[in-house]
Amino acid sequence: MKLFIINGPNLNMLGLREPDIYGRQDYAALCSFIERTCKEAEIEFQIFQSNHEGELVDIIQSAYKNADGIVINPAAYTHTSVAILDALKAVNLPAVEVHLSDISKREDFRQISYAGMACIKTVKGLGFEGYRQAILFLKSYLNKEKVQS
Ligand code: CA2
Repeated sequence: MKLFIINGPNLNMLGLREPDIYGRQDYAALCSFIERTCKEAEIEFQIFQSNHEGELVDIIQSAYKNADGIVINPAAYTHTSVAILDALKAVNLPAVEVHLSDISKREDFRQISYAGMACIKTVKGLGFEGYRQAILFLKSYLNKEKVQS
């Protein structure tokens, strides 16, 4: 089982500002957390981060035939990008949306998630732990799918 973990714009700046919203740990700490989670769960993984919408679309497309599922935090593109929504629909892989913060309790412009429309689950407001829940959810979802097919 292989998962692509995809992070959007500015997540590489974690820890530098807005610690009350996103925490004090930096992006390297997030990557270590994801790595530890996947290794413990015996899941193959690749982590990506890009600040560019088209590059995120390319990464999602490259998941086709190369991954079994996607964990994605599209960051600000969550609320604007039909291109990312279409890419997720195009590859038709089970995807889980993650947000460090609880976007439902924030500004009006964060209330819409385009990417979420192509995801089987959203985890929000749990910080790094949200990635662990998303990874473990996909693991059990994919294992169930395997039994049924
Ligand atoms: O809560 C999340 O994970 C978000 O996806 C994070 C995005 C935000 O635009 C979404 O609405 C919710 C922001 C990514 C990181 O932004 C930073 C801002 C200041 C300092 C460091 C990172």
